[in-house]
Amino acid sequence: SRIVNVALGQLGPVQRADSRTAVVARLCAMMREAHSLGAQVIVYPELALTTFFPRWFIEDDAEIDRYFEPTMPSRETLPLFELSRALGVGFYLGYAELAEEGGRRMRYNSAILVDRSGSIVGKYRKIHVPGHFEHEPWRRFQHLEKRYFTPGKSFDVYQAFGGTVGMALCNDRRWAESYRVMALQGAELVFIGYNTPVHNAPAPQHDDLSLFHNQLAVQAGAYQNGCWVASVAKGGLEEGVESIAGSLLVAPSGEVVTRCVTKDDEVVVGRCDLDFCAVYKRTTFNFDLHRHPECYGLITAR
Ligand code: ING
Repeated sequence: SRIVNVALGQLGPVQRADSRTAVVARLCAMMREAHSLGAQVIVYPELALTTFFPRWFIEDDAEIDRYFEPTMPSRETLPLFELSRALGVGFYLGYAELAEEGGRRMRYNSAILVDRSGSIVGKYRKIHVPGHFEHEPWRRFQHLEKRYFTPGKSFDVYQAFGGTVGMALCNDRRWAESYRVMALQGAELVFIGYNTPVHNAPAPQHDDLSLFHNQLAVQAGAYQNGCWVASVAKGGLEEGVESIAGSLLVAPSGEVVTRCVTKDDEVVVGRCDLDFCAVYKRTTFNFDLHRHPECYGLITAR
């Protein structure tokens, strides 16, 4: 069996004034704890290095760019890569990516996969970018991801930690297509970071179900695709906005095998036997045997 001990590296709130250096120190402390608990990889949240800035309408480009990483690693994040190499613990890290493409500055909501030698083996750019584009003053707080981030183009998988690993970000976890596209490429382990406010302005009646929906979506994705899913929050009270925590690790059976129980920095490690995926991928969710793509055309239509 191919066992990977996966650590959920849940972050409590990151405030506007918290420096990247201070956040990286928290991430390093969690990586050390994960290592002491026998983990080979730690999963950090989406946009882990800064406060969740899409809650604000920011007009000045330079101020927006202050939340982005022009390089990865950078001077501030390099210690995390060095510790990864020193301890032999890989990681998934969500961050705001500033890229140059054909002379144009592009902004993405991204995540990287780093192996146990501290090398970047993959990068994902969030596809299901939620929220809105224009300033909507009627809201208690904004959710301007559509304004600040360009969607990515593909869900890819990577050979790492002895298996096939996929990445997604936050809202992606609510969409069945995200998991399916990765599972069709053989994903056995999916890492997802998220920042999820409790209050969802367009549908406040769903606020009480935010933790239920957070768990439901990931359990469904794991079970329907025979894969392990580690879904990790940056939660708690950030700049007056409450976000859920609820980080969890779900088995291919759909069972929650371990979870964080606080809304702060918390490390919990789960034992993932990648060979456990097979009994689902070979039977109930044997895609070649049971799927009917000829009937699914509407899914790729607008
Ligand atoms: N956050 C939220 C999420 O999908 C959201 C946005 C919340 C959409 C609740 C719909 C309902 O978890 C991010 N960053 O995607």
